Amino acid sequence: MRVSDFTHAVVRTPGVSVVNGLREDAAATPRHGAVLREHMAYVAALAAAGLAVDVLPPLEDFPDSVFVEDPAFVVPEGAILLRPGAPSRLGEREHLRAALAKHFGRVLEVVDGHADGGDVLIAPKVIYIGLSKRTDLAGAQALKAHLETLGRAARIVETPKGVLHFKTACSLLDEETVLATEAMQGMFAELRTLIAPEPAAANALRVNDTVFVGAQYKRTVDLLARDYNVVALDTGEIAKLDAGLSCMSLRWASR
Ligand code: CIR
Repeated sequence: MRVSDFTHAVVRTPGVSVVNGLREDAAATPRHGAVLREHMAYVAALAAAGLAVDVLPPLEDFPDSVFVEDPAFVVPEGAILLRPGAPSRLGEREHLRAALAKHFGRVLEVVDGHADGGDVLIAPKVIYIGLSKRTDLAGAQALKAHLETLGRAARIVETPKGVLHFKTACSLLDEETVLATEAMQGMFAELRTLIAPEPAAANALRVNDTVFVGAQYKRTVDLLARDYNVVALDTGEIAKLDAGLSCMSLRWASR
């Protein structure tokens, strides 16, 4: 099985409160209707790629809860509830517990430090955990220990300065290739690194035989379309919330 072979996903519909989501540029205010449209197209693309998608209801008390990738992490062997590094997001994981318990016999929990799923990249030989403003050493070590319990090797690395999450700057394209920003050069010893012509396009998402790419990143779409079956999805609105394509789902292959 390839790392990006998936049968299931969990997503959460954005609430009206998504307009109050965390972001670096306070002036970039997203519109609820536009985020909702991007989200609906994304869910449709996951379904078209062959996944069964559980759509969870909005959580108005958690403006960033549409980004379900951050409060939990999943591999076929089990699910792990994380401890997001942003105080406003810490409570999101409790709202994923039941949805994950439905699918996973094992739901572990990080209880020390902080770790965001956006800082975790699954590669064929090892799972990378990037230290960032959201993921500290205690959280990364706790997550690494849980992954080892599940039989997975993990490596703690540094996220380049100035990016929110490790995966803001990279994504796995296939078993040998990672799409990444210049700053990530040399990070992945076992993989070929393809530099994204537009750095913000590095958060692409491989799902089965398809690669989702932000539609506004035309040069990256064209480059990847030479070798991959690319689906270009609008991410202009969620980009205002410093988010990309991986952030809006948890994905796994059922065993
Ligand atoms: C946040 O700052 O937490 C959200 N506005 C964006 C989260 C993006 N998630 C991700 O990169 N995995």
